[in-house]
Amino acid sequence: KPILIGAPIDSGQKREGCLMGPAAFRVAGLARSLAELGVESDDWGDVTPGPLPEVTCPNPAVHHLAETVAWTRALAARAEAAMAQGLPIFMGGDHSLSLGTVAGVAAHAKALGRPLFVLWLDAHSDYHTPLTTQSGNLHGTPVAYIAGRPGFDAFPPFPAPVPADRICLYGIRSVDPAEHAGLLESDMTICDMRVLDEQGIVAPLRAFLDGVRAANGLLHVSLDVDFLDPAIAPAVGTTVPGGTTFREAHLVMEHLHESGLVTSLDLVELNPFLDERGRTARLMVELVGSLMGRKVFDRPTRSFG
Ligand code: DIR
Ligand code: MN
Ligand code: MN
Ligand code: MN
Repeated sequence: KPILIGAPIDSGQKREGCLMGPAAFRVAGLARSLAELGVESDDWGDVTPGPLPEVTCPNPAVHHLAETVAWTRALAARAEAAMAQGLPIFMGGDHSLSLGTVAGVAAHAKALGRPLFVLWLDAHSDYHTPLTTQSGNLHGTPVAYIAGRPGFDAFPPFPAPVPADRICLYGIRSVDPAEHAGLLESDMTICDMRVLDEQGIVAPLRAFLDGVRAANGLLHVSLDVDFLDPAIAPAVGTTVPGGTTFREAHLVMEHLHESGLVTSLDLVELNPFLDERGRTARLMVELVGSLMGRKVFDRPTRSFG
């Protein structure tokens, strides 16, 4: 059973507006659209961060460190609790929320004794550490935290780092030099846009999902709005041209549904202040619909603009 959890965090980057994301997902009808599919969900409301810890970072570019650590702790606790009850859908909030959500999911997987796999649907690789980031935006770091890269001393130790070969970066087309160097040394599955252009959107995804199934793994999916092409999803602070199309994105979600493997989901980086009348929020809600079983042939004829 899906559990909606709001994470109005915007400390992971500098543009304001992501904190309105959970409200926008609710207004766009996430729960209602699930109900139309016959899927009842619970809404646990929004998470609030605890007190700010005293933390420092040698990289002076890093900003809002204490705030982000406080969110990480609170979200990890809520995520672990939700995993015991259903399929948490975390409504962001910027991508730094995944520092917490995936930590909680990983703790749950560890307690179950099952391997965790992570599918990262994003224009960016988010493989910086607090030591390598030049923007200082911590939303660019969760994949490194999840993979156990050093440099996160200010954060709680990641419960059970995910081996790189269980992480798939899918749709990426913006990678900074320090991330690139780190990724070349790892076994991460990298389906950048060129790979998807050449091999198609389905084959590389299927290969990764086959690995999850063979290992009886849990699968966390982290969906960044900028995975989508800016032409269909303008409401994100870090648009990158050349993203997935409407049908490609739905096709990914349809395959995820059919796999039956997804056990938790992040919806991140929606900035409703940049949106065109809720268009991006509604598209994200429709994509969750496809992930939860809506089929192309039973889509209602409702226009999108
Ligand atoms: C860039 C942008 N790599 C940075 N990152 C992200 O600031 O580290 N944008 N995640 O969404
Ligand atoms: Mn702020
Ligand atoms: Mn991201
Ligand atoms: Mn991104």
